[in-house]
Amino acid sequence: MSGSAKSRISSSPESIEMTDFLSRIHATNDIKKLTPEELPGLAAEIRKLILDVVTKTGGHLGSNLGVIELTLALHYTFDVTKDVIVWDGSYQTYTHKILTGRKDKFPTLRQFGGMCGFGWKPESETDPFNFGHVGTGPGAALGVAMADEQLGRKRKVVTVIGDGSMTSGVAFEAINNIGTSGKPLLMILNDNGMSIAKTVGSLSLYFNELRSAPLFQEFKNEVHRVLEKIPGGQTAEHMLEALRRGFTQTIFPNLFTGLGMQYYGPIDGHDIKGLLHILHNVRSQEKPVVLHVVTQKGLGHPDAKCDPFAMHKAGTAAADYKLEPATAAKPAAPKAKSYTTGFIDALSDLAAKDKRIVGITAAMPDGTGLLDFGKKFPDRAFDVGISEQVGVAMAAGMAQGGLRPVVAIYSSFMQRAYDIIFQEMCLNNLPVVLVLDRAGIAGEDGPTHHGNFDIAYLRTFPNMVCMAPKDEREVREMLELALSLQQPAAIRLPRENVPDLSRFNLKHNPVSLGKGELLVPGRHGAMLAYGVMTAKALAAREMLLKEGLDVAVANGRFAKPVDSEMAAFLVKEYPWVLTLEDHASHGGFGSAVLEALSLRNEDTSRVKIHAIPDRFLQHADRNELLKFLHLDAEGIADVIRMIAAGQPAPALDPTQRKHFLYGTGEE
Ligand SMILES: Cc1ncc(C[n+]2csc(CCOP(=O)(O)OP(=O)(O)O)c2C)c(N)n1
Repeated sequence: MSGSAKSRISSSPESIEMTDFLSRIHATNDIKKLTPEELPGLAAEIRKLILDVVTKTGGHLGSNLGVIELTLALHYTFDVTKDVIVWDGSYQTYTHKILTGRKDKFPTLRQFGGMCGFGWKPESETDPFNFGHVGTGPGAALGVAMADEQLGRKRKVVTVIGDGSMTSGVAFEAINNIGTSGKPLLMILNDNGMSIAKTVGSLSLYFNELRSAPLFQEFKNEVHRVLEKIPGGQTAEHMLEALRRGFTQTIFPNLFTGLGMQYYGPIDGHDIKGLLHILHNVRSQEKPVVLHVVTQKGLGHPDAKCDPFAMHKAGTAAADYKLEPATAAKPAAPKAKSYTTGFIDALSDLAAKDKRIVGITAAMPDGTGLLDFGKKFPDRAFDVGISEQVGVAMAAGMAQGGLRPVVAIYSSFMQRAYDIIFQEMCLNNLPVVLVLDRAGIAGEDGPTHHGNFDIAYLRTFPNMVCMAPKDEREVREMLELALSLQQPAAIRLPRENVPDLSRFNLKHNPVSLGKGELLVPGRHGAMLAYGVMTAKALAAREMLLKEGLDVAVANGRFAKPVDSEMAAFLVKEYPWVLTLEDHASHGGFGSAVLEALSLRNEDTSRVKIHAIPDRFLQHADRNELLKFLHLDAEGIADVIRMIAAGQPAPALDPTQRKHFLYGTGEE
């Protein structure tokens, strides 16, 4: 768009007249060079930019379209080079990124070496945290405010949290502390009535009530009415008092005031003028304040309208209520089926035969497949909201009560429930089945979402069974096994399609607790693969065979109890054994093999662990990351060539290293 050209875009909320405001935004605080009247135009241009880019790159589209006006008002009111804005989960920070010197990089969102889809400290000092899991924003913001007080620093701390994220326990724990702390923290409740799916539970009903007509409808105009009545030069206190008086009758006391916070709202989160006035006035409050802002998720998206989840269901978007890159929408191969779908098909078949089987998820009904299970068994599928802990605790209670609960949660989000897994589930030896979706490299969402730690965090519990299927048949058999056990079990599923292994003519060995399988014998060495790595090991073997290297392939199946007999056989039979896993090298499957061998006094020096290095992996397409780490078939073949030649494993590409590894200073 040229500087002088004017245009209209249909995606803007009210088809706002646009001039090229965005061309005036380069660095942080450039927004302040615009007049307040120009901000709706800027919002419209940013809305178009986000739509254009995210349609190509994928990302959290709906959430970001919903907070454009709020973000502009925050940046206009505060100085983000000094003040701190803690965006809970930070997946809704695209506008913030565009306003803080990252506009030109924005088209590289979520790409290999490009901009992170979440708040990312290395990108900008205006990103205070590397966040991706929700609910922790208010607690972290309180910590920043406390540090400021201790160190005598004067600045404003603001946190923005969604209504869905307020369903997580950690957010409640934070407001319990914020209220009594008395710290001058501004918490903005961004209420759009949606999580990824509809926000669940009584809290959502409560927020419905707060924003329900006629209150909210009246309030939309109220802000301006009240503001117009206040003569120029009046103090903030006067205005706030006037606002408070306007709402006392209808909404006080409420949850927040009951917990010691000053509450304002609900106000229209797309009315920049109203937002600016209120933010200007609450910013000097010396106590904890909640500003309840009502926004529309996906505002401006032609398909989003009032039902953002429908955007997903309509097939224009994929899991997580995000648009996925156009390529991801293409069917990968004829009859390709994801591990997730394989799991839900198996669960549905087993549930049809056993009434005790129920499914639980935590705000991810679509991504985990529980949505489809719920269509078949509406009374046996439960979404607890963003409350992974409660999901597992409830499952423990259900198991105690005689049901067979299956808890489907992403591997990285399951970390939230760690203590409940330890105590309610394992210490009580309850037969709860955890299904860890997106286990291993999750892809474009990056370090907060990679599920690289679950083998390590689960296999330490004495009675836990940890397994990973190599294909769809094993998904089914492992689920069947888990549901027959009288103890806790976990199955990890990668973000991949189940492989078709028919060309390898493998013999079928039914899954049996703690037993791996030697799939193909060899002469020069052996691969001992875990779950999804088995297909890659078989493909690597094929390549190597052509070069005269005959390498055995074994499928570990269990990280706990690990098949120590098979591992012992492999180290006796072969000069070297390469363990393969899509998990951190520390504490994973390879470590389990080493421990098991050491307990048997076997020769551990022959074992080499090939896994994800002890680093945080950045975002990129899953296959790109597997390739970079030599964890795809070609990469595994490369590693084996080096081992066979008596050389160290191939180094990671130094030019790419910086894009992928974060955490220990060498990047
Ligand atoms: C602990 C955790 N569980 C699940 C998720 C996945 N997730 C990302 S955004 C989101 C919905 C958040 O809803 P809300 O707070 O209402 O914000 P909105 O997207 O509607 O703006 C969920 C469930 C997550 N990021 N962290």
